[in-house]
Amino acid sequence: MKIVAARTIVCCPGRNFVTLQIDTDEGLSGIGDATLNGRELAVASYLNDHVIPCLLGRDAHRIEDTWQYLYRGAYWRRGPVTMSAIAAVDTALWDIKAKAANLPLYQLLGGASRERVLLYAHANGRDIAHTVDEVARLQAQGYRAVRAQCAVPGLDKVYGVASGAQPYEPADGALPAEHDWDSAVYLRHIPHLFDAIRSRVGSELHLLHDVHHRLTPIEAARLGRDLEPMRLFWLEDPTPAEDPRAFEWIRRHTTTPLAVGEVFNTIWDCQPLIEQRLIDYIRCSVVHAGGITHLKRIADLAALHQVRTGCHGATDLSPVCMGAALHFGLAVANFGIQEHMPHSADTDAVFPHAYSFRDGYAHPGDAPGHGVTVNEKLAARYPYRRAYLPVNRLRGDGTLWDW
Ligand code: CS2
Ligand code: MG
Repeated sequence: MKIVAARTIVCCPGRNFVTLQIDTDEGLSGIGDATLNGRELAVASYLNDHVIPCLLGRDAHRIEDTWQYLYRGAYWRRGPVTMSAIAAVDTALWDIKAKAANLPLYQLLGGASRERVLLYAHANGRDIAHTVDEVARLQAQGYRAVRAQCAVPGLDKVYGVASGAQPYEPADGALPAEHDWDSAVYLRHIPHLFDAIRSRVGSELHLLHDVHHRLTPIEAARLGRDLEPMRLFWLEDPTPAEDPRAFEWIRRHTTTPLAVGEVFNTIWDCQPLIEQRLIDYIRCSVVHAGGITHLKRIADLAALHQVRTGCHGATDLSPVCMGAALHFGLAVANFGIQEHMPHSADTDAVFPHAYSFRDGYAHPGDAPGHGVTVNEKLAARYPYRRAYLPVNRLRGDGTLWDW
């Protein structure tokens, strides 16, 4: 089965998405997500200008060989742009192979290891009382796990917390918005939040929190320790992960489980944290970590060290990525949990899908392939709009701070 055409589809049904479609001479087509939040057009160009010409005429069945060909052939390895582009090709080829076999993708990944995929939902609020209500509301909807983020008194805007009634959108400025930050104030506030949540929802609900890389290792260690009585499912991205040794400091002081990896794009980024058991959950996604082929390799390394998966699933990962992630999550032995932030109705209309959500769990559906398609006509009604993630400055003197 030969690849005869490939093209990118860039659209913005509320937020930007890049999708790669690959067509074959047997009439089968597949799609893959190539969205890199705030840098979308770089990946589209990487695909259009550098990858698509190499795909034409290749055997669509040779997924592993194509992965290695694109990875090795570039000479310039790794990085989010390269790996998102390779991921899109890989996902589209798995979609095609599963369609050719007339099977849902999870069957090709070894079949279902579980009945359904555990999700965590997002609660965020303007203060502690509001956030506690939001967590209780999601618990009442059936979610078994909820991530809680809260505005911090004295800080104008906190990442991950919506300003109005709409769900939060990470990339919210045509230029990067500038938020202020104060670790001391944050560190005092968050334990009160989780204390209040536990008192309201009891001990069964899994609770998660995302620090978005904003603390130093010793500050993160302090937070992990202060949160121990509230028994978190995980504390995410407590400190930037370029230096894996930073996590030794956190581990030395706390038993709060740690999750890292949404900004990682290869197994080599994950290797030290996993091999030294410095984390408990690996957050790499299908789209940013080289597709199903490479994510499976990361999960297998993680399994050797009792680290489980917890794939990134914010709204900037398209429904195509969500579909692929749910097949992966249903099949992989060391699955942990899958993030779920609902896409807008406009986005869901552009990307019709076979997956479904119920009682805090998801199922990828049994349509052949990964079960997600793109309505190109509708997509064309939503042209690309430039949007960036924010930066942080320290409250007081305005020094640029981590993420
Ligand atoms: C967050 C995201 O979902 C998460 O855990 O960290 O909001 C993330 O920052 C964005 O997806 C970045 O594009
Ligand atoms: Mg995160």
